Amino acid sequence: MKVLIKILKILLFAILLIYIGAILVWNFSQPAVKWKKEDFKIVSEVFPEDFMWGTATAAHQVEGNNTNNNWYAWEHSLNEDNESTIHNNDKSGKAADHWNRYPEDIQRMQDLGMNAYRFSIEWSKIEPEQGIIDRAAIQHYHDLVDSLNAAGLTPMMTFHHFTQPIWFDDLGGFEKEENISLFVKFCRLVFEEFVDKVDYYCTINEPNVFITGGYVRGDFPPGKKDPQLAGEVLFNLLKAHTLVYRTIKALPGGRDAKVGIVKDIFVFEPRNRFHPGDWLVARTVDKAFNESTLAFLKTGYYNFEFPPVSISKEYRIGKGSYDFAGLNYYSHIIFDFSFDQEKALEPHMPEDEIKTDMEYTMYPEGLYTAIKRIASLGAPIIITENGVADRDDDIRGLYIQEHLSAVSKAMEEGYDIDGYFYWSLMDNFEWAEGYDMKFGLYALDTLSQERSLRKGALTLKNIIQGN
Ligand code: GCO
Repeated sequence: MKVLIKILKILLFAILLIYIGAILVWNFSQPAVKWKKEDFKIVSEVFPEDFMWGTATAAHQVEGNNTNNNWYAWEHSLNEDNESTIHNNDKSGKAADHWNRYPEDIQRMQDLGMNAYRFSIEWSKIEPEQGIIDRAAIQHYHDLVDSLNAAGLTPMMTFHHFTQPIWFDDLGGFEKEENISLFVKFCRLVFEEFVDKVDYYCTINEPNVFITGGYVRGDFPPGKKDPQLAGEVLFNLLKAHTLVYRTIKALPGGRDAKVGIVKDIFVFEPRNRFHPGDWLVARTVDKAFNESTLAFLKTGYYNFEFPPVSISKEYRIGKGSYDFAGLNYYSHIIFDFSFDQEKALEPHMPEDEIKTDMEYTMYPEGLYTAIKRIASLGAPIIITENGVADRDDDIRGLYIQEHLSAVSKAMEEGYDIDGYFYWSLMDNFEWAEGYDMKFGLYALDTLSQERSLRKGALTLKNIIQGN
């Protein structure tokens, strides 16, 4: 009996030591970052004269009449409960009619004092059928780019922002490795068209959001819940990115072009910093959705661990396949342990933080953390998206002010940041959330297509003018 008690004591002691050790290591490696009011300040001198100030949009969310891509098909399909896949049964439809109204929208960017614009081109419009190129669609983007250049706005072009042609999906999309070359071919064609007038190219927007929506949560097309496939598609997207990068670099003009990928970083945190279970969930999600991509770009090795899924691959030329690191930042996500996986993955919103209209709070400190993290890629950083859904426009100004404070602080400390793109110029089709989420500096009336400047936008305008 005595021996048993002794063993039990030793065992308990060992568990206690392991617990304390793990909690210490975790807390040190990812400390809680919380700033006081007075920490939020913008030092305007840190922003160089050629700093890019802009807004970001994506073709399907603003152009209108995209009737030939995976999202159009998705918007017009029903889920297993026979309901629309999109909030309020919204359809992208005419969106912000940016396809026709881009000249006046460029004027708006100028009114706000901007000097850059990030947009995406719609593959399904340029190549409506496999191998058939629509010259008129290419001409449209020439007109857009020419107008931007004439207005003194640096164009930044994204090749893939969630949408792809229906014919590409019919072939299996990025689920099939052999389809990657079709995307590379398209990007090559576009690059050769625009090499003389566009310097900045984003290959793929948020590959992690694409797989989370499409293959984990199932609220983006193709609406699957298959983590194994998610990990495989993510690898194919990273491989596609790599090949686009390497192809462009080998083309005339390619060496001077700036080509990068856009990585979203949500900061994943435990609800209770002394709860090993909460840490486990936060770290598991972080490994699968942040670290897998960042490590691939740094090393060419791919590890996707999302228990029970475990995928390891290598594609060595992925290492260093970028001239800049595009960073999209919105917030942090807090996890609470549960044995039920779906429950464990539900995000929590800290009570003491300001709520946005999305399922997350306002957490500007996280932008600073995300910048530090993506800086490990060793390339100049461009904040390719940052913005807030704020229907009542009562926190937009503060959001911009505080997030730019985080950028300013990072730059003061020497982080190399070349630009900041607010998401978004005007309200637009927010994917599964439809038109309910209002991210715009301009409010959009989808019926009249009227745009009206929101008060919160003036904060950004003033900051830009201050520089
Ligand atoms: C994304 C996309 C954008 C979104 C924006 C707001 O992050 O999903 O890049 O298309 O509209 O992030 O949620």
